[in-house]
Amino acid sequence: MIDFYCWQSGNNRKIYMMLEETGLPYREHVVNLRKKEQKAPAYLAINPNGKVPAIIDSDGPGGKPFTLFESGAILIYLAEKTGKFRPQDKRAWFDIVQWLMWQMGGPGALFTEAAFFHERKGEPGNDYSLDRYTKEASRLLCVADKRLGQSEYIAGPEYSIADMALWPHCGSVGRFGGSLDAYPNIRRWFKLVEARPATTASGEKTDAIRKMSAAA
Ligand SMILES: N[C@@H](CCC(=O)N[C@@H](CS)C(=O)NCC(=O)O)C(=O)O
Repeated sequence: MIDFYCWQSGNNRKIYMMLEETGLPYREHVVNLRKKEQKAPAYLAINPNGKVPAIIDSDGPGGKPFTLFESGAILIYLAEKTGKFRPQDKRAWFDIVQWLMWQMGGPGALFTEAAFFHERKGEPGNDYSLDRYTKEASRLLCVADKRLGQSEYIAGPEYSIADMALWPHCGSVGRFGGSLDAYPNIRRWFKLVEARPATTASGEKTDAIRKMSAAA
């Protein structure tokens, strides 16, 4: 059983996508970010970085419980555990790892910063950072669009954990005032991933958390 410490955001959606794709049994534990539950000592014992997602696999390596945080690490772990989305060919695997790392250090981190400064548009001292992060976000979208013009999926011909990592962030470019209008290859790929049943199921999960947290 995978205990999944989760919230409604993109970094958590990636894990939902992988859990739904693999069919692994999992149990959700919503960590309410609005109530700062991610900073509670009990949760910091699971993720010392005080963020979601995190997992505890009751049947980890050696048959013992295993705790893991950072969405990219969790995706790699679940691929290793199940053998799904984990090609044995080293070139294919490291193409995936490479694009996953690009996503984690690029769109995964910087789109959030761009959104942060976009929300503070007009505030004194904000312009430099807003310009810097918006330009970098656009540059990253250009990289993804070029790649997806040459390749069916972001890391190669097959759907992979790198796509799962990237997809939620491409769906939230509006948060920093961006749009996918100028990126036809991302739009093609976005629809392809969106059509997967596991993507739909993962959206239902994050929507349920959204509704629950809005009602609380
Ligand atoms: N690099 C981390 C980022 C995780 C992250 O930023 N999580 C956000 C939600 S998407 C969070 O927990 N924010 C709460 C906070 O920063 O206090 C990962 O990919 O797992």
